[in-house]
Amino acid sequence: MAFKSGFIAIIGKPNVGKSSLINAIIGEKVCITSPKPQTTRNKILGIYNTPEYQMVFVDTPGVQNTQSALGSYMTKATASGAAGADAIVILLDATSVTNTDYSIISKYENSKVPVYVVINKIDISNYEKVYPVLSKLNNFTFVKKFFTISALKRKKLDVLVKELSECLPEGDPLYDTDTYTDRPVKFLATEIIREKALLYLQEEIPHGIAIELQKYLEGETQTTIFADIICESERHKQIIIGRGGNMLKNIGSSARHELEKMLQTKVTLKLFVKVKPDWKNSRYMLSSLGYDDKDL
Ligand SMILES: Nc1nc2c(ncn2[C@@H]2O[C@H](COP(=O)(O)OP(=O)(O)OP(=O)(O)O)[C@@H](O)[C@H]2O)c(=O)[nH]1
Ligand SMILES: [Mg+2]
Repeated sequence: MAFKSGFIAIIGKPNVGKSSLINAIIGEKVCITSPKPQTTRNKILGIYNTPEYQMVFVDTPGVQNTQSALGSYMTKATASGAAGADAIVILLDATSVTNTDYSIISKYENSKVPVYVVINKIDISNYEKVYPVLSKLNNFTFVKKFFTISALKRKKLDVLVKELSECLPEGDPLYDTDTYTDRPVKFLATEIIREKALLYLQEEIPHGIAIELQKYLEGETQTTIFADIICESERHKQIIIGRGGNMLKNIGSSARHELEKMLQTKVTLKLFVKVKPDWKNSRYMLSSLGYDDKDL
């Protein structure tokens, strides 16, 4: 049989588990995840390689309405992620299906490629709760199939992947078959730092930060990383540093542990906090932080 390859876009509200699903299928941490909405900011590819096909998942920022340049960048990244895909997966959270989900699904009514609706987090829901949702979803007759899964517990992922593999066209691999993402390791490093910051910080602060790599020195057994945590105000800076530097220490040490696992070297990580009040509205800043120029 001929080799197949193609793109599958994963779309949905913030926090439904899009990035978790991609990581679960690939078995590597391609995309950072967190309990806070709007974790993913970029279109990121997760590459699933098998002897028969290469399935390239496009992780996208959660569909949302925001005003800043960063917000509109995220919206464009989602739209361009869906364009050109060979199948669209719209992911829902079984515990909170709302009208926003239905309106996202409606947008794909005229899609030229198959559209699937996948209900995630079934591990913390139950059939009684999901049943009314399924009966409402039946009205969307253009949806090719519905699935219920748990990304976290890796439940029923194989049936979903099998169905998606049938959407792939024949063709050579699109990316190296020994890689699992299109992103360089330096990008993954800044994302891991951001994930840990998201984990520890509360309220509005997580949405106002970005990580800027200053120095990245690779050695055989040791990697040295200097990075800035950029935030929007002095008040945020104080919170990120924390009493006696505690918050920054926690973020740094949990990021360092994970970086050591990923890089398989010892890691020295030095984090600095910088205030740049309007970074989210500055195209120059967004571009220098590594947000794709194509979507800016
Ligand atoms: N119980 C349960 N939790 C899940 C499941 N899948 C994801 N989660 C959790 O849901 C939260 C959000 O997951 P993400 O993968 O970051 O969600 P996302 O859709 O990528 O979010 P954005 O990037 O913000 O749009 C995390 O805390 C995950 O651990 C699941 O199957 N079951
Ligand atoms: Mg995400």
